[in-house]
Amino acid sequence: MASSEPTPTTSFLRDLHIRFIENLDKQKDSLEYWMSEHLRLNGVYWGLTALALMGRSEVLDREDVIKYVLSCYHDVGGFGGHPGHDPHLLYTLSGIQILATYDALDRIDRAQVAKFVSSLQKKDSGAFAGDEWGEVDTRFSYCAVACLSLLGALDQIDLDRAVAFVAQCRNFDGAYGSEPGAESHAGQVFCCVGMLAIANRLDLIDQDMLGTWLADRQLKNGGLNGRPQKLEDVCYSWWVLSSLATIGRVHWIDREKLRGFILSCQDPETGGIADRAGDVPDVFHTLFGITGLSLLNYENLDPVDPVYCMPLSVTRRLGVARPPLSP
Ligand code: GRG
Repeated sequence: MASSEPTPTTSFLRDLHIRFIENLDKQKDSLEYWMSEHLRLNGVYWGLTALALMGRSEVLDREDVIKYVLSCYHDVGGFGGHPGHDPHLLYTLSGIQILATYDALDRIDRAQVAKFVSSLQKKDSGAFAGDEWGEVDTRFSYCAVACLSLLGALDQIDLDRAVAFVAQCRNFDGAYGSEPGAESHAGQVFCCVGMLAIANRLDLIDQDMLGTWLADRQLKNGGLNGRPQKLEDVCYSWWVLSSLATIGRVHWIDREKLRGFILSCQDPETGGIADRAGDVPDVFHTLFGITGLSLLNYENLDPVDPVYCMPLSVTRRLGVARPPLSP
């Protein structure tokens, strides 16, 4: 019987993915381009990191990208998602990651950026707000310590209090949420594990219990979800797998099945990777499919740092890479 189902893609479409990212900035007449303006700096980080892991960062013009990053900078020390957008930790981290990848951190006033980041720590709880409006979330604890670590300025905050806040976000299942008592979610697990790794406090994690929760995220089709009873999504190939890598337990999932799932989400016509097979690809899922494959050691990709989501060569150069724990 003839089937209209597309044949699943089983090889890694490196050249198409490179072209997909290269073309992203040439779609200025598309609605998506304008709708994603507030995330543009994140998008540049996602695209550059994916290209770097494929060994092709020169596809983007270094000086143009640096100029764009600097145009998102505010004198207060933070970066916005696009010129004219308010500064926030989410974009400040992307700005720092891009500059660090290009070995261009000397192009900013590092002390001023560190001042902006440390100003967002709450004196009482040790938590971080993302910006002056004050919303607190473990994502921002991660962004803050990752920025400061990349800048060599971790001594600018009360690290013990920051750690205590994240430790309080651990749930009965060994995983972590966005604030104390909030549901465990793999995205927040990445942030909390990464934050604790940077603070050198992985001892606070129940690594077997967390490893079991993370490994349970793999579904029959090989994909990973972000919490129980939810659908698989390529981005969890990063949030889940990087956390497993940091606690030395990548081998607790079926690597071959996850590889098959990620490859099936590639778009064989346009390049790029989608959240699920047959959906429209985007640069966010393209990065996290590629970082997942890198952590799995497939496709001859450059190694990714599971804590910083940057090429390991960059975090090694900066002296912040940590060896993974052995189980
Ligand atoms: C340097 C990689 C990097 C990140 C910076 C912002 C941040 C730090 C981390 C975000 C972590 C996070 C919360 C990821 C989850 C993203 C996501 C797909 C959320 C979707 O949530 P739901 O509830 O999806 O819509 P589910 O899958 O639970 O149905």
